[in-house]
Amino acid sequence: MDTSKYTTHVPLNSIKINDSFWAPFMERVRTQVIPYQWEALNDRIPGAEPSYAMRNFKLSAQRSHPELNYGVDNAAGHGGMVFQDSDFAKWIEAAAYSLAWYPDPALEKTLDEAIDIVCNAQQPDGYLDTYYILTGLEKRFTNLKDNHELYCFGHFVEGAVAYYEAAGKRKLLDAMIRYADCIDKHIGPEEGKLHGYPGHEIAELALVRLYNITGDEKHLKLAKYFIDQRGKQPLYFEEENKRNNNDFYWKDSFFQFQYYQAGKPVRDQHVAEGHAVRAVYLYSGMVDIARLTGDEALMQACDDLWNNIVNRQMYITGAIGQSAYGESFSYDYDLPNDTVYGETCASIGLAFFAKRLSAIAPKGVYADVLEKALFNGIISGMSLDGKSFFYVNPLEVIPEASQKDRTRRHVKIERQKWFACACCPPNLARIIASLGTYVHSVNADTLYTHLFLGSEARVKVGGRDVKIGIETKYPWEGHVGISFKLEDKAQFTYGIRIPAWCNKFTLVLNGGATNYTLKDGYALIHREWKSGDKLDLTLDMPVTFIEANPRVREDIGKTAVTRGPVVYCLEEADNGPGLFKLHAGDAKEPKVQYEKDFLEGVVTISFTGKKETDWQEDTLYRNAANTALEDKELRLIPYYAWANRKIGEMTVWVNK
Ligand code: FUB
Ligand code: ZN
Repeated sequence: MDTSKYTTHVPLNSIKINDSFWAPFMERVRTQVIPYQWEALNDRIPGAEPSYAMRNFKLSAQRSHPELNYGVDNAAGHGGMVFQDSDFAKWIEAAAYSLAWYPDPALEKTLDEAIDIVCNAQQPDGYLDTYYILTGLEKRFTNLKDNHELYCFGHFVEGAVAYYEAAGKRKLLDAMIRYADCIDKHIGPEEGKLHGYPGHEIAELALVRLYNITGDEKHLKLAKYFIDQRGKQPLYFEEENKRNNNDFYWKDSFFQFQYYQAGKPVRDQHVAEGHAVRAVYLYSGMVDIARLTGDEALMQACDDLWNNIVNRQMYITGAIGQSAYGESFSYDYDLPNDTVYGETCASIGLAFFAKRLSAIAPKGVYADVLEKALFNGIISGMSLDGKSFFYVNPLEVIPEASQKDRTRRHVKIERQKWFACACCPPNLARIIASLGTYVHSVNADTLYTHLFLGSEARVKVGGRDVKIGIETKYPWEGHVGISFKLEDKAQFTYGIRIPAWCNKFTLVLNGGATNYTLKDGYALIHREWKSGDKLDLTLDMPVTFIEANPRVREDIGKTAVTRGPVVYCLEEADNGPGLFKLHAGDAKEPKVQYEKDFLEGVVTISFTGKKETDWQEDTLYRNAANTALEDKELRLIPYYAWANRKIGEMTVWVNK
C-alpha cells in the first residue's frame, strides 16, 4: 500500500462549522436532540418507552458502593436491552462533539456528573457493563456472540475519547483504559484466555481510536486480534454456544455465523453479508487495521466489500441493509423500495467506512457516497424539529400497507419519539455533531477538501500553518468559495473534490484561470499558495433523472430525481394519493425553487408529468390498448424532509 498518500482528517477542535445547511442541524442536535436524549436516558419522556440507561448505572453504582444513594430502589433489576449502556455512551460522544463546537458549561457539568455515576458503577477489576453487573458477574464474557459487552465497551471508548478530545478530561478515558485492561486479561490469543471477539462489532475501530491517544500497543493488538480471530476455525461462537449452552438464533437460517460476519476469516469476505450495522462497523475497523499494519490482504477485502456495497447493494439514498430479516444485507441488485430496512445506523456506519477508506487513498467516490448518505439516508432518520426519529428509512411508503401488511410493519409512516431499541437517535446525534471531522484531510504535501461545508479550519500542510475557509450555500447552490490564509507563502497541493454527479464545473483562482489536474475525483492544484488566495468552484447542478441498473428489478422503468447530492421524493401532501400512478413524462424545464419558509428552507422541484387516467370500469384488468395518461403537475421535495407534514404516501422512484 502506498502509505505516502495516507491522510489525516482535520480534528474537531481545528474546525468551526458555520454552514448554512448543516449548522442548523448541529444547532438542533445541540439544543433539542442532546437535551431530549438526556431526558430519555433518565426515563423522563412522558409517553415514551423508558430507557433505564441511567437507572442501570445508578443501581450498579449503589450496589457496588452501599454508601451511595441515587434514589433507585435497590431491588430493581436491569432495565432495557442488554446493550442499553451503549445509548448513554453514544449520547456522551455526541455531547462531547457538540461541546467542541459550542462550549456549554451546563452541559459539561451534566456530563461530569453522569461520568461520576458511571465510574462509580465500574468494578474493581475495571469491568463495566451494567447488564452483567446487575444480572450476575459470574456470567460475564459467556455470550460474546449476542450479549453486546464488547459493543457497549466500544461505544464507551468512543465516548471517552471524544470527551477527552473535546474537554481534555480524562476520568472516563482512564476508566475505559482500565476496562480495556480487564478485557485484555480475559480475551486474547494467549492460553487460558477466551479466543473470542465481538458479536456486534465496533470495539475494533474504537480501540484504534484509543490507541491513537494512548499509543499503547496493547490497544492496537487487541483491535487487531478481534479482526484476525474473527471467523477462524474452530468458530469461537460455535464453541461458545456449546460451552455455555447458548442459544443460536440463526441455526436454521442461511445466515449461520455470517449474520455476525463471523462464519469465515475476514480476509476471505468479499461480499457484504449479514447484519448491516455490524458489517459496516467491522469493515471500518478492518480499514483502520489495514492502514496501521499495511496488511494488503485485509485492504483487498475492504476494497471488495466497499465495491460490493456501493455498486450492488446500496440504495440511491445511501441506505443499506435491504432486508428486515436480520436487519441485513440480502443479495446483489436486490433493492426493494417498500420493504427496505435501511437502518439509520447502517448509513452512519457506511459514512465511517467511507471516511476511513478516504484516509488511506483519497478517492472522490468515498466522499461521494459519504455525502449521499449524509444528505439523504442519514438525516431522513430525524424530523426537522429534531424531536422524532426513523429507524427504518424506506424509499416508498403506502400507509395502509404499513398498517395492514405484516411484511411492511417495520416501515413506519411517521417518526417516533423514542424506541425500546434506541440505537439510531444517539448515532444521528454523534455523526451530525462531528461533521467537522469529515471536511478536510491532509498528508505531507496535500490538503484535501472532501465536503463543502461553510467553515474555518486550521491545518498543517508541508509543515506550514494554513487557514482554509469555505463559503457556500451548498447543496442548494453549486458555488463553493475557498479562501486561504498563511503566514508565509507555501508550496503544496490543494485537492478539491469534484463530485461524480457533476458533469460541468469551473474552477477559478483569484478571478482567473488555473491549472489543475483531475485525479481520482479531485481537482489538484499544485502551486505556491499565499494569504488571500481565493478559489471559486462552481458545480453545475441541473435537475437529473437517474435510472438504476436494469438488474435492479424494483426500479425498472422508473426514474429518481436528484439535484446535486440531494435525492428528491414525491409526497402525497403535494401530489395527492396514488403516487404509483404518476409518471415523470418529458419533465421539460423543471422549475427549481428555493423555498425559505418551507420545510426549514429547501429547494423544491416541479414540472409537468403524467398520471394514469382513472378507469371508468370497476374491474381489475382490461385491454392494455386503452391505457391513457393525463398531464399532472408534480412537486418534489428533498427525500430527507419527507414525513414532516401529514401522514401520507411517499416515493423516491417514479414511473418514467
Ligand atoms: O444490536 C445493537 C443495535 O440494535 C444494532 O446495531 C441495531 O441494528 C439494532 O439491532
Ligand atoms: Zn440503529
